[in-house]
Amino acid sequence: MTILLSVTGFDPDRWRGALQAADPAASIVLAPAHAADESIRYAVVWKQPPGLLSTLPNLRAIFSLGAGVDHILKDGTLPDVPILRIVADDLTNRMSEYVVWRVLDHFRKGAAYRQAQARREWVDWPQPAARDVTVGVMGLGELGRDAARKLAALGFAVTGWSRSGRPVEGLTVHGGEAGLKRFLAETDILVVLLPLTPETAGLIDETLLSGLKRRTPLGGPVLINAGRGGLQDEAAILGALEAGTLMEASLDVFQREPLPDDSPLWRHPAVFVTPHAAALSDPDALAPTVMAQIAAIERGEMPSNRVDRAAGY
Ligand code: NDP
Ligand code: OXD
Repeated sequence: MTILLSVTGFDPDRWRGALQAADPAASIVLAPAHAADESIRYAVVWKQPPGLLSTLPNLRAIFSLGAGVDHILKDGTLPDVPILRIVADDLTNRMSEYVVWRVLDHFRKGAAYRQAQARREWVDWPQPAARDVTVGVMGLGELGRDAARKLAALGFAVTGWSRSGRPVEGLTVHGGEAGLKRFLAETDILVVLLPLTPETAGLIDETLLSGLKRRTPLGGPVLINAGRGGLQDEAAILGALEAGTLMEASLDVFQREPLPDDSPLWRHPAVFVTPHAAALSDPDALAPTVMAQIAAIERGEMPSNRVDRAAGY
């Protein structure tokens, strides 16, 4: 049994080494040299070339090396086999660190204090209590739920929004289109941890941003997007910052990545840019999970983190 590894933007040798260390007996080969090989039963991928997976006649399952699977599903020629994604404490903790970092920085006026320091200016700003600030988390999956829990532990008022509106202990949850307006109207800091699907593409647009709470304890609403760039209309974000509908933003993901040199987001004083690095997939931490799941499928079991292809996540 052979495992095909196909990664773009990740270091293939590092991943092969980590997968091999997790199961020294496994046969792991690198695409594209080994495409169309009849012995390949599993494909472990990050942004595989379109068409590659349909050349594997005996493929049993596809593994994403991240939590998101939009990079796999955009290949229109995918074979009809289960797709599995990463659900792991290591990745979840990294994302929650990013979310807590960005929420606290906006909440405690990080940008204003950095600018004041550059001017050597001794000045302070009003300091609202966390309990008076509502953080609205869009997407209450593995990542959104953990971030929400950690923000609540810091004392913020936290609410959430998901497709189903499924209850989450300790959280006010709004569901679907019907719950969106109310969710936004209550939100001071919007954290986006949604997957990119046909339903969520372009969701963060002018209408959505103008639905956020206007009179907030921070002086204006804040957007933090670590989901996917395809969720956001960047022109609308810039327009909202200009119009004052939005006060500040932290963006980790972009419509085009790497973010083009000439994007005004790079230089905007109210925008904090990170290069899709909110939660990096660490080979040493995640390879054992992938290999354990392959072993489970070989035993005839199906791991729980299977993607619903129709829903797109
Ligand atoms: P999950 O699949 O566990 O959760 C997805 C959540 O989004 C669920 O709560 C789901 O609702 C909700 N959702 C999906 N579609 C809609 C919709 N149309 N309307 C409202 N809610 C919707 O995903 P994870 O939490 O594991 O990951 C979320 C995303 O984070 C990934 O898909 C990826 O894009 C991104 N990510 C980014 C990283 C980075 O470094 N920037 C790193 C890792 C992930 P319901 O509960 O009803 O199913
Ligand atoms: C992921 C990512 O989906 O890193 O895990 O974006």
